[in-house]
Amino acid sequence: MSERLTIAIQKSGRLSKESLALLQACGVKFSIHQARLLAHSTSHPIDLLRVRDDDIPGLVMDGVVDVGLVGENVLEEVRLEREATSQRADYIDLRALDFGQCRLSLALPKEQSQLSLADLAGKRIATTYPFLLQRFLKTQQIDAQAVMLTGSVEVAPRAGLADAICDLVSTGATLEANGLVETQVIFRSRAKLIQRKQPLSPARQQLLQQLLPRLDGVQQAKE
Ligand code: PRT
Ligand code: ZN
Repeated sequence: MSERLTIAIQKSGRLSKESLALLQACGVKFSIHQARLLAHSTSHPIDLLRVRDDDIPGLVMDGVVDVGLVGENVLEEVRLEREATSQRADYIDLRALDFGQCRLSLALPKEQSQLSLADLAGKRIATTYPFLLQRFLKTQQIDAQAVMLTGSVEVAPRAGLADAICDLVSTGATLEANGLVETQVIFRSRAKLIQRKQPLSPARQQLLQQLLPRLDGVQQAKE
């Protein structure tokens, strides 16, 4: 059995640079080849698996990797989806990290921004997060339809595909540029470090236990 700890991070995107920087600040050294999925640490028995962020929660829940760094929005969406389809959906929450902050919000075309939540009944809402959206709608007892789009969600109302959207927001510039107004935050997110529920070998667990205080130190130093 391999004694190397496997960590999944986003290959390229908004979380990649900070995920790698955090590991390197913890003293874990890597030389990354852009085209390669797997990177071996040159300082520790650690392998990095570089994948799309959407794949990270499932890889951890299935125990394919030991730990993963992923946004809570993706983590919770995948968890709800797996629960709904009777797939294993458990994991251990290790740390909330200080990057990747954003919010999942409902937004309406400017001309309709005075509409209340209840007015969304019977309307179509475009989103990449149908499970998080449906959970919110259910708690609010609103009967609206989620329309799944994996990209270009912000143009859906103008294209006549939906009446409203539910998308990630950080500065709000994208909404503004598309004539949309944020009306309701439904989920707040940041990057998280998670571990698989299936036990690690003692050597791997010990290595992880050594890394966590370093990670806490790095995060505290940034505060
Ligand atoms: O290829 P892969 O599937 O790995 O990447 P991806 O394109 O799905 O994700 P990516 O790299 O865009 O984002 C990765 C993670 O970063 C997200 O899952 C969030 O956890 C986090 N994050 C933080 C964000 C944002 N901020 C963010 N602003 N993810 C996306 N956005 C997008 C948003 O969807 C919208 O299009 O940025 C636009 C809005 O930004 P503002 O600043 O204009 O409001
Ligand atoms: Zn993604």
